[in-house]
Amino acid sequence: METFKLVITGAFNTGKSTFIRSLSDIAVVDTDKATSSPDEQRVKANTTVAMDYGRVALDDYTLRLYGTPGQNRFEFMRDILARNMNGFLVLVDLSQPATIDDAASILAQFRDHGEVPYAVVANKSDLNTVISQADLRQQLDLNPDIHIYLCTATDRNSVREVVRRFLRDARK
Ligand SMILES: Nc1nc2c(ncn2[C@@H]2O[C@H](COP(=O)(O)OP(=O)(O)O)[C@@H](O)[C@H]2O)c(=O)[nH]1
Ligand SMILES: [Mg+2]
Repeated sequence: METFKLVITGAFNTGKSTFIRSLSDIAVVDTDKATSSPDEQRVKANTTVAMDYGRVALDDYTLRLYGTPGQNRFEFMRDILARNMNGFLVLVDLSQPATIDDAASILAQFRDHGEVPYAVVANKSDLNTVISQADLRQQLDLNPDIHIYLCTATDRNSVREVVRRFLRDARK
């Protein structure tokens, strides 16, 4: 069994905490607090302020899962969580184009932590998408070798499949 530190990041409300809860074998340690601004309260009542932590055995790996906060005011936490990571996933919500702008700056921040495998997860694939994968790739300036995986984070099988593919692709 190989231990793999996987960081799950992305903008506010893209489904990071849900992704980790669906995947984890253990009860997730979360740090959700009541949302503070009216804009955020309209979207959801609670938000991750420090991290989510989970763990899962998948194929040959024991994955340690670290979810970051989405809002930029918690940006310092992303740098802390990124240390010694073995890979990361950036979640976007193709029904909410604004999450893609946030993903671009988060990607830039994470790329500064060295060369580890990463991929983009287009979450909430059960909702109407207003952006194509081709546009997403262009807006995030992704090289052709960076994968985009469609996902529905509320569905455990979907999340497991995404992570399996990521680990397989990361080995190549
Ligand atoms: N329809 C749909 N809703 C989702 C999906 N993933 C997460 N959500 C919902 O999106 C909201 C934000 O999820 P959350 O995990 O808190 O996002 P975070 O801010 O990135 O941690 C919650 O209401 C989730 O139930 C998905 O794949 N499809
Ligand atoms: Mg969260």
